[in-house]
Amino acid sequence: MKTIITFGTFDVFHVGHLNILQRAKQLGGQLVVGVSSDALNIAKKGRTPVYSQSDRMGIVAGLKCVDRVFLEESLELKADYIRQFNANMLVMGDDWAGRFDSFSYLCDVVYFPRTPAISTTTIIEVVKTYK
Ligand code: C2G
Repeated sequence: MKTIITFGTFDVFHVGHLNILQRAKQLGGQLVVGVSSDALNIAKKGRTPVYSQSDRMGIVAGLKCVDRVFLEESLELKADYIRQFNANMLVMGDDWAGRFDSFSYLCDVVYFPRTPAISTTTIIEVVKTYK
């Protein structure tokens, strides 16, 4: 069976996250999702996620289109994760376009267009304005 792998933080889960996971699943096969750890977000992005890694993993694991989740502990381990899960295809949003082409010796690499006008950062900013 084909295995599709994707990665993300999936903090403050929104429809843009849902869309890419559903599109990835529609490629056929099982969908494996690497959810980035709290420590990885703090180290690489300088932000503690709003939702904890266990909640973010729980939300993603609860989706009908997702077959398996694991904790992504380092951005540098992508090749290892691809091998570990025997992935045939790596899917990411096109904000990452070109950034994962170096893994095309291991599997197909596909970028889907991001869902416009929604992001975790925007949601956090909007919520902050509420009194
Ligand atoms: N996404 C999307 N449309 C949006 C927002 C996000 O298609 N409006 C996609 C992103 O392109 C990504 C996935 O949803 O493929 C998860 O997004 P983030 O949670 O922002 O993940 P990110 O922090 O970019 O991933 O190894 C990658 C890391 O785990 C980081």
